[in-house]
Amino acid sequence: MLRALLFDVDGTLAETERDGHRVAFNRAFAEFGLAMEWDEATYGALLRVSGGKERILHYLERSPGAPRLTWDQVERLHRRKNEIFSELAPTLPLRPGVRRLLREAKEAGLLLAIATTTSPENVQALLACHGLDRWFDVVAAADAVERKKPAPDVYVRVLQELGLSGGEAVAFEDSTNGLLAALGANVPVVVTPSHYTRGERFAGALVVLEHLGEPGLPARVLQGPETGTVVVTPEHLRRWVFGAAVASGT
Ligand code: XBP
Ligand code: MG
Repeated sequence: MLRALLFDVDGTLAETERDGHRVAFNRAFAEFGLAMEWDEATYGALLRVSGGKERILHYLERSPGAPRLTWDQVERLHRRKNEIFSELAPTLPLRPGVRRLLREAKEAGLLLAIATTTSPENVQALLACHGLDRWFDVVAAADAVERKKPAPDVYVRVLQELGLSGGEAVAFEDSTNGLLAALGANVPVVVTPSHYTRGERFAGALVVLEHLGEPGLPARVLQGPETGTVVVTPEHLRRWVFGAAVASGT
């Protein structure tokens, strides 16, 4: 039985990376007097590294002539980057269908959770500015677990807190890293690719959709059990996970 919907944040709830996190990293670099700027292509490649602090370190270690920062300096830089991200959060709209599906899921009695590798303050900022901060039964962010996505830890943690098994939930992700994390916890995954992940393959996804769809803006099915367009409802999710028998009530 479907009991919970588990949502990734960056790229899934909103397009946060290009005009949010990337811009915030660059402003923080400038404030700290670092001659570094991540253009769109550079940042796209860096997204393979989960986590902002890890991303900064990865870049510094591989860039000849880049400054050598201590872990403490990286932490301070990252903290400032997150403050700037929080200021930018109100400029980042929710993706189509997100608010509608959350509302329909609540009305259908499903539990809602967040499973993300971003920092908790970023999640709070984004949820609060969209009036969603009281909507989720469990919020697990980067600090909740040791290993970030693609490790399954954050999904395992969320399922533990909800008291559910993977087969009782559906995850919503926009990236291969996120897909692998959810699959690693045996959670079926709906993928809505985002700006930086559109070229990825998403093997093993339950379905890949343009977005979640609105009545006036149905989403194209890019890969999966149906063709055409769809406005995703809890009933679609039940059908995709458990098959036609449940959908027809038999
Ligand atoms: C997104 C990430 C994060 C953000 C930056 O993961 O990889 O690192 O880019 O966030 P998800 P922090 O889509 O799973 O949320 O700087 O707070 O790490
Ligand atoms: Mg994501």
